[in-house]
Amino acid sequence: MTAPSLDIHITEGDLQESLREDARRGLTATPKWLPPKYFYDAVGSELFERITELDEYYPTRTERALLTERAAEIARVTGVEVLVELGSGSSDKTRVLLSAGLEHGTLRRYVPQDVSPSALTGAMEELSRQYPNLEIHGVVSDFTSTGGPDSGLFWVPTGGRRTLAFLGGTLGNLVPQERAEFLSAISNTLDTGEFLLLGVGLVIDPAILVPAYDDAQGVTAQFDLNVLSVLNGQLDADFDVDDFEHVAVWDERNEWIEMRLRARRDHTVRVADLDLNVQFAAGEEMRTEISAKFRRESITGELAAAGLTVDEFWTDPDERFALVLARK
Ligand code: AVJ
Repeated sequence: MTAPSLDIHITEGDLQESLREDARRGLTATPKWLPPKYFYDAVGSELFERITELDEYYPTRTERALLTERAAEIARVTGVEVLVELGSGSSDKTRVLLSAGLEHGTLRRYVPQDVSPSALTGAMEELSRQYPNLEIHGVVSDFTSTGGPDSGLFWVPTGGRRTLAFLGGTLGNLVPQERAEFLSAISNTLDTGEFLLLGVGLVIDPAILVPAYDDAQGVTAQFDLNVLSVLNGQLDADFDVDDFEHVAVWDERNEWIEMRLRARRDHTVRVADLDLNVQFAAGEEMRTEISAKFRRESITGELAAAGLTVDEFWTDPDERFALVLARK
């Protein structure tokens, strides 16, 4: 057994620097916004894990069922030797793929990547125990960054027959322009005959969709509000989480869920590290996340535009979520 190794391409300092830039841009914009990647500090990553267990939050369990159903087929079709996973988080659902790849006899290496070192190191420790014969190489990086040598994917290792997994519907957190660039970067990273395994949420009845992002227990609200605590800690801001409430709206035109934080009263927040005072009007809403949902034709078209061909499109019986296997 080889000990798992970890490459750190983004340090706490880098993340803080990008947070400074993003916070300055987003908090001075009209309407205000914050990018979703800052949700995932240790507390936020824990809260996200709790979200995945909520009755209302169907994506995780639906995707897990699809993976379980299709894992052997995925291993067979892709002949995966190296599984690279973007935004791997706890790598919980991935185990199904790892087991199938090992069972199939081809898989030898797993490369999980995440922006959260705490989530990644926790996952790697468990995985190395569960899969002593699998080579595990973790990467802490920001896949949305454009600062690297070529793209946010510069760290993807070469060699071996690779399958790149991007699960959970995280693609939906990117706005269409970012999404197109990102899919192109993925396509450029893959060699002919290699695969992208993509998990995406589908457009469904808002009566089911909205509660998934606004659960009765208020876990998603805590997750949303936690980004304010991140700003307080990282940028010496004085957000009072009690001055905001969590809102989830279905944007029908864009076909995405928007999470927002709505100010409960007129007030000013001081962001000391940016030497910035930010005024909030009562009722004002700040966007903290978009989570786009897709249709079969729309995602197939976006993948085609990036140079990727859809081989398989698997959905659950209620057609809430899709697992897409696309080939370069
Ligand atoms: C893990 C980013 C895909 O958009 O559904 C869950 C994050 N936000 N509840 C999603 C999330 C609110 C999740 N992703």
